[in-house]
Amino acid sequence: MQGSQTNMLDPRLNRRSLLKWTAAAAGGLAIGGRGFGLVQADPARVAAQGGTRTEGGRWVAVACWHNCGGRCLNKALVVDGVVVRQKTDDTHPDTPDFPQQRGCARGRSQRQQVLGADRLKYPMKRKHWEPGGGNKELRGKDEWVRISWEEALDIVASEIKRVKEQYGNKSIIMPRRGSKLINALGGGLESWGVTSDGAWPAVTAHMVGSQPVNDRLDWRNAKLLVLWGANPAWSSAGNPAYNLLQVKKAGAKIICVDPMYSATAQALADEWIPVRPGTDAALLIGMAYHMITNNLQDQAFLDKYTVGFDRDHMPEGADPKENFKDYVLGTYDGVPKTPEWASEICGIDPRTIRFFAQELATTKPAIMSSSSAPARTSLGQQFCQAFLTVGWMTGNVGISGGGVWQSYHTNASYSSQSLVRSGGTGAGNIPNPLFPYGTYGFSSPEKSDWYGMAHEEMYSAIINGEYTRGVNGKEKCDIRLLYCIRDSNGGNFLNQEAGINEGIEAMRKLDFIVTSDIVLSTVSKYADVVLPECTWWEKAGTTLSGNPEAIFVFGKVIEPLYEARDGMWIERELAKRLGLDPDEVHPLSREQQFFNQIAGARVMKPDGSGWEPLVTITEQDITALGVEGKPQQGRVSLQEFRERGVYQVERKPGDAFSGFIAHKAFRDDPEKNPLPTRSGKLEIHCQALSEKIAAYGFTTCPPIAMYRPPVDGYEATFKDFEHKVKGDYPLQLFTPHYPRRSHSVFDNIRQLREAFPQECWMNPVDAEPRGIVTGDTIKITSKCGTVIRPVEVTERVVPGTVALGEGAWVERDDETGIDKAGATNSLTRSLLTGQGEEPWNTVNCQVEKWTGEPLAPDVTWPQRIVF
Ligand SMILES: Nc1nc2c(c(=O)[nH]1)N[C@H]1C(S)=C(S)[C@@H](COP(=O)(O)OP(=O)(O)OC[C@H]3O[C@@H](n4cnc5c(=O)[nH]c(N)nc54)[C@H](O)[C@@H]3O)O[C@H]1N2
Ligand SMILES: Nc1nc2c(c(=O)[nH]1)N[C@H]1C(S)=C(S)[C@@H](COP(=O)(O)OP(=O)(O)OC[C@H]3O[C@@H](n4cnc5c(=O)[nH]c(N)nc54)[C@H](O)[C@@H]3O)O[C@H]1N2
Ligand SMILES: [Mo]
Repeated sequence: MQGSQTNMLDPRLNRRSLLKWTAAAAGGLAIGGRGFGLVQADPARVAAQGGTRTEGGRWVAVACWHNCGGRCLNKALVVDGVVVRQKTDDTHPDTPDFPQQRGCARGRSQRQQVLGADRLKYPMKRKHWEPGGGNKELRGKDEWVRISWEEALDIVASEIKRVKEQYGNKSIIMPRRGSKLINALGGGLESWGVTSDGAWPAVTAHMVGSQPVNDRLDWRNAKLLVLWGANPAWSSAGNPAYNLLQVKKAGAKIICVDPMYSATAQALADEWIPVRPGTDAALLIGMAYHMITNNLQDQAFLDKYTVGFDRDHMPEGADPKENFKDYVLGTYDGVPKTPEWASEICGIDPRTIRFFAQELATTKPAIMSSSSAPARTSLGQQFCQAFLTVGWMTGNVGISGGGVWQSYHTNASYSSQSLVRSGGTGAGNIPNPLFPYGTYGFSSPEKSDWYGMAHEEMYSAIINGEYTRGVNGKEKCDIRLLYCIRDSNGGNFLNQEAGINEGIEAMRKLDFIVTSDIVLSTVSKYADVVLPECTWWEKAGTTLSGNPEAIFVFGKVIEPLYEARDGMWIERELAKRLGLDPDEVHPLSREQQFFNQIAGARVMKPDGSGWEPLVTITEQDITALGVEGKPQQGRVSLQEFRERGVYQVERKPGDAFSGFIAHKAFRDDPEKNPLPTRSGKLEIHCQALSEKIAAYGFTTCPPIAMYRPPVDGYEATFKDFEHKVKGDYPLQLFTPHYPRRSHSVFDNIRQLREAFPQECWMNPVDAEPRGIVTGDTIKITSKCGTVIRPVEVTERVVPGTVALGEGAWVERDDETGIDKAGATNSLTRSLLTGQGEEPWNTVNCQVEKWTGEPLAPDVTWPQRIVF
């Protein structure tokens, strides 16, 4: 089969234009043609496929485009059109100041993904599919039938047309983000909410305005670094953990606050504070008590730069009794929030709480840096509020070596100031006429023309025909069609959303489901029609930004595999069938978009005074590429940029960027440089936040940091908290981002399955009474589902908690309802909280020893190969 693929079906991506690119930019690399070296399940075959062939090959930069936050350099050795090997950054010697951008185990497995035997090869439909939702209960278990592109596109277009005409545009849902095609057709429903940042966005916006971060090299001036719920060694690919090692080497003490003794804590921490998930606000408030009663807070800082700390510094119009200090001391509610009070909730010994508070208040300068994991909890705002408040009490704002911020994903441990960035594609946007407001971070629940449901409410909206529309109350809906055709990231809607069991019920209720994908991921498995998409190895090329100090550029390495097509081509073809002009939906070719990204790339001038073009482009380049553009002078030639695959700003201590200090202008002159908050100051008491959260209509949020028991948190593991009698779900589950995968992506890769076995971690204190030892198969049950998994019994997790990495490809037995893959969303449930953030880390469960057949390692399971 390999090699029979031609590009005749896609005239815009023909061999001539490909050669133009490569001739102009990569020096005439011979690629495409025959034999893609498909990686079969059999490792011997992999080796036979050229594992040893290197002569005459050429290394080319290839994409790793997934949402792990890492932006790393990946290169493929192409020999005679076959990708035989991968390597990572060796473009310059590695130093801590100017590190190589090395890929991880996932990135280096990209060849196994792109060329995997389980790549989707042809358009296909469910065998018993009938128009209008026929045999929909068979979704997920029906057989697949190969169909032609013609038939597939006709089916999809006619279902879209039918649903639009019969039920209107609001019965089409595009989860998480819209589609240009559907928007051009009059729009559809979207879901919104905060998936990654937890409760942070509204808190940041109203309490401080924004959260800039000091330059990476300045972190080394800290004497103390507190990593609060942050595990960059697993969840920030690339250099973040290495950068933090430099902070340690420069002499900082490092404290990790985490329910898990994470790989980061193992490598860096001097102290581990083993907090229970979802109880951080209590811990922080207990620390505040120690600081206040020992007069350790930086009172001068609080008086000058903040509002709401004590009754004498309240924002205008606020009740003076609502100040933070009196809440902590229990002046009005009669409950002093002592370390003993906190300890009962968070599980940390009161002496440790005092010691930690003392250390934090007296070691200067100090950095407090958090990811969003503790904010991905029910009532997560309270963590964010308490974190900022206690941080500000130490006065570590606007100074070298000091800071209080959220920093994770692409820019963990980096400055928030980027030094090089890619240009836009210029492809433009088509706004959704039904949903004109932003869908990420926050939305505008106060507006009367605001539609669409929180991600967490999507399944119930499909099933029950109703969702919450902020201050507008309940909104009826009749959702019929799920549209998941997306470029480069389909979004694995079903696998990655809370409550998979409810999700499957919702999927089996819809009239029609279409996805585009590269593998049979969970959402595709439950669809009616699945369209095979090209990966970035098969498309004209792209740049990737995110890492503040480097951008990456990748071209096409192989022709589209089998019948895989570019997502843009799919939407153009559908547009024609729906009576739209494809050029209006997708006006720019991939080549032009790629060119625009490169031509628009900007790099910071060495003195930090502004941006300059990154890439030199000549008239000849433009002619050779057949794109529209103007010549320009930059720092590197197009050829050099493409050959290296990366442009990285060379850093050294003392350079113009290392002086970037977050909130320095505000610190220097708060009158002249007020913050964009209501008071212009840091708002410890923040009425605007309280109002914003109320507008969503899910939960309330007091204007100051207070601890209230979260839904499905620690307190909920008891049926009688006061007498400490445990309930039916006595353990807390949390779901870290796991090194096997980027969410669900790469879960199918066998070598990664072998290296990271998707094991569940539990403490001996909980395992022993249950007769559980390492290697056993255990059964984890929550209110919403059951999974079975191998267990690792370890003191690396807090007693009473269970850790399981998020993202495994659910494998549910329809008879028993048991998922043997350990997809954490088989256990989570939809919970509406705050601004629609998703509370992945507050879940209650029970664990038992599994008495059935022990689970075979998932590396031995059959791959999802359809054809
Ligand atoms: N390998 C890999 N890396 C990834 C991803 C991936 O899927 N795989 N996904 C990327 C994406 S999109 C995102 S959003 C980021 C997320 O990255 P992070 O925000 O770092 O999230 P997590 O890895 O879930 O959790 C970080 C740490 O917080 C701890 N933690 C969990 N709950 C709590 C709590 O209640 N309190 C405290 N104090 N700590 C807690 C966890 O044990 C873990 O050690 O990761 C990115 N990086
Ligand atoms: N329990 C729990 N759940 C979580 C989290 C958690 O911590 N705990 N974390 C949440 C977070 S932070 C995030 S960001 C979300 C992520 O949620 P999603 O974005 O839904 O997850 P991914 O697995 O990244 O989805 C990518 C999908 O795109 C497909 N794909 C990959 N490459 C291509 C391509 O080139 N073309 C096309 N068409 N498709 C492609 C993959 O097969 C996959 O189905 O998950 C959330 N879910
Ligand atoms: Mo995320």
